[in-house]
Amino acid sequence: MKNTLVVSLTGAAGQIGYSLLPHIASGQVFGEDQPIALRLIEIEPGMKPLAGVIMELNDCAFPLLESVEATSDLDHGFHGAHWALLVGSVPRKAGMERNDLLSINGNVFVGQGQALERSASNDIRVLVVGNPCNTNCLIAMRNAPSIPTDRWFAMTRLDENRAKSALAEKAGVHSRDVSKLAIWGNHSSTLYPDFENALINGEAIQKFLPDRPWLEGDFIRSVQQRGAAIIAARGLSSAASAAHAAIETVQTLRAVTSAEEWHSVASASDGSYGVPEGLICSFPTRSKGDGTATIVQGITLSAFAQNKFQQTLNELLEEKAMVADLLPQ
Ligand code: NAX
Repeated sequence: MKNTLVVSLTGAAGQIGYSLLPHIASGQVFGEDQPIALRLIEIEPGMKPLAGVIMELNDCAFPLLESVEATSDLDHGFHGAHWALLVGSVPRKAGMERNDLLSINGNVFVGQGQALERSASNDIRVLVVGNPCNTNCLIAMRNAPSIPTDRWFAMTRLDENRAKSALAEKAGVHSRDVSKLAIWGNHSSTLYPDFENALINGEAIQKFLPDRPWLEGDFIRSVQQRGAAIIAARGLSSAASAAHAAIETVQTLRAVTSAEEWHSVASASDGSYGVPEGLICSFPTRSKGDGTATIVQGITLSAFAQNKFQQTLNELLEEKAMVADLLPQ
């Protein structure tokens, strides 16, 4: 029997938490021989619904689930954590400006970064899902100076999956036939889904999708606006697909990525592609299976792609400037 893996999840009573937890507890995320201890972190109003979520987890009688604890105390919630999935975040409300949202959530992620620094296991890996996820991740990382910067991630895998699905539908192929579809930049309506370097059945997509105006226009817009389209249809934001993308992100970081593929995750820039070092930016990455990601080098970005990438990079830099007081040197 392996040693128990401690997995901490914030926002555990929310929609994504509810979709995600059974997959973690069943072994789908960390392996079917991996015992799990769950530390579920909620703010006070979330504690009652969380009690119900825990009843349901218990009622599943998962063989791998060693323990489940609910807490609002960050040090307790992150104590000995090997993986921290930071999903909880305050949603944007009517009349709230982007910098209001950044500063409200920013302060939350200062506290979470500091608690991770104090309490997590020394091999902690952190995936931020709660929005604005790139900048929340940057804030937490900068407030946890002893945790190496290659352990911090923000989720853009849902955007990758959305882009693959949209290209496949247009080309009349299956989404599994689409590979090397990278998301560059911020998880926001400025993200750039890089169709120029994507492949369909191992070949350049232009052969299957010669409609360049569609690629440059409706395709990019549909990926950027997909979250809003789901809210308009469902009356709620995406949850099942977001939980699935979080599962795939963790699985990808824990496995060796094939040379035939790369995947999107936002991680601390090492200066690649002109992105300032330390900025949490989405890149095409591969993993060696050790819970870190290496940015794929040598990808050609056309003038069109460079321009799109610069727009989303500028937004990340603006967000960083807005939270400068939350980023210790
Ligand atoms: P919900 O509103 O259903 O749940 C959020 C939960 O977080 C609530 O139970 C709330 O009590 C809790 N919470 C709030 N602040 C907290 C804190 N400081 N500590 C612990 N828990 C806290 O939202 P849900 O649909 O689950 O979405 C969660 C986050 O994911 C949102 O920020 C959302 O914008 C973001 N998303 C990110 C995506 C991505 O691709 N990166 C896609 C999906 C999603 O939009």
